[in-house]
Amino acid sequence: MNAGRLLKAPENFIDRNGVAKVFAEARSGRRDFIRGAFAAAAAGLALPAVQAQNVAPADGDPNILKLPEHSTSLGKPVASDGYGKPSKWESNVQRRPSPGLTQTTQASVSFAPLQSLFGIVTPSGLHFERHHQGWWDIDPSKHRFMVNGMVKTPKVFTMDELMRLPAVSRFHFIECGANTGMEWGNVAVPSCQYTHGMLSCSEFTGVPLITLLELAGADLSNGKFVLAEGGDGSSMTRTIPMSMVKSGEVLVAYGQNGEMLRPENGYPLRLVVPGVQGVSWVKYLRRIELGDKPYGTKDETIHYVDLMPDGQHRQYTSIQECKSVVTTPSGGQTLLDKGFYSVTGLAWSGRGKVKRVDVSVDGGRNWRTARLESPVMSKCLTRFSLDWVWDGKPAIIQSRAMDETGYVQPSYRELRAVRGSRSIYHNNAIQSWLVQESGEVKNVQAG
Ligand SMILES: Nc1nc2c(c(=O)[nH]1)N[C@H]1C(S)=C(S)[C@@H](COP(=O)(O)O)O[C@H]1N2
Ligand SMILES: [Mo]
Repeated sequence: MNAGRLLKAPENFIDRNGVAKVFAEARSGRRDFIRGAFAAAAAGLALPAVQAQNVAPADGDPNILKLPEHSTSLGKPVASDGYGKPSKWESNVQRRPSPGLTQTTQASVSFAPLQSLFGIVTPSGLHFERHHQGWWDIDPSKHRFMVNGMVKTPKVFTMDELMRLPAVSRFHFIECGANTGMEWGNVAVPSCQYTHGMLSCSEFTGVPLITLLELAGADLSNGKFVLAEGGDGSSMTRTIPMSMVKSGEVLVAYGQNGEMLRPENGYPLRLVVPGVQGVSWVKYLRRIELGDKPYGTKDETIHYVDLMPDGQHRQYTSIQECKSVVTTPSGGQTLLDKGFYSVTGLAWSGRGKVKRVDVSVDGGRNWRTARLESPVMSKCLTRFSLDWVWDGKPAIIQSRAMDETGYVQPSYRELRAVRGSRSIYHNNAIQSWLVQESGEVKNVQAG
């Protein structure tokens, strides 16, 4: 088996010369080691976990014998700023505004660098952002949250009061309904950061909304919908059916990945609506009103409707259907050698758990079932991977997910047959990455 080498530089198309140089150096240093390691593995030799300092590996990289400064002298004291940061070598891993999106007065979307992440959790500092009217860092001691409408006693909570109540913590993905939206028109943005990066996954902590409604004496037999209202200048308002709230899944959340929410993600309070498009996850949450019909607000009548082929709009299509994307190899990366690669990516469904992911490396003619990394959780990202030996010829890599309801992620042809091509939201079609003979990976639409 040959060890393939991968240039994970999705930033190729962005001017980041310093970073590209770091990668080039790291690569030439590692080349011999990887070749040696795989030669040994192929010969059936066990590789010692730690090479003794003065023993040269039989077919190894002599750099192992040069003791660097960090092995011979004193390191730094504890990080004095009290809050850790990523290594300086990782400075190219950033969320970024898309080069393909027109920005008005200020950037309002930043995309998560999915191609650089492992597992399923998005580090909070890399969580995508979508602000309709900018973000705020609200003083939690001044923040108030109200529950009113069809309730016996309308209630106003402080953060202290909310945080005294029993809380739950759950892993869920959040995906903007407009994620992958540019691909409807065949725009083919360069990387999976931009095709799929309005997607993130965190462990959220908060109080089930049903608990707060019960505390206010909600009329649970006649109340059918709640209105959620945000406290920023966009007056974000969304209708959420009580069936979701009653299931206990909808959370009034203050925690994200073990700490308080980040300001850009709604600090100090946001609604978590598992499986539902991001817009309903109202940030800076200030009010929940219980009512008996959908509210038909601006954010669900003018925006977040789907233009269908017959010219009509589809409304209240909130659930994010089953979808997946290969994150490596993906657009902007380069395979430097033929040989072995672990094809890996993410799958998710707003209707429950991912059941199966199939991967094709020949543009959808043949499919193999990928491994799913556990735990597989409901309405949460699931990591998949598949072993692949690249023969150096052009290859089209795709993934197709299926969820526990039996729903199968559609091809572009299947999706367009129903939805046309003038939509913005809810594009869950199969993504294709073309690996060219040069090893460069490109976004293409196939099938
Ligand atoms: N108050 C408020 N809530 C909001 C928004 C907003 O602009 N204001 N944007 C919505 C949209 S469209 C999305 S996709 C998600 C984005 O959440 P994030 O910025 O934490 O990724 O928040 C939603 N909630
Ligand atoms: Mo969104």
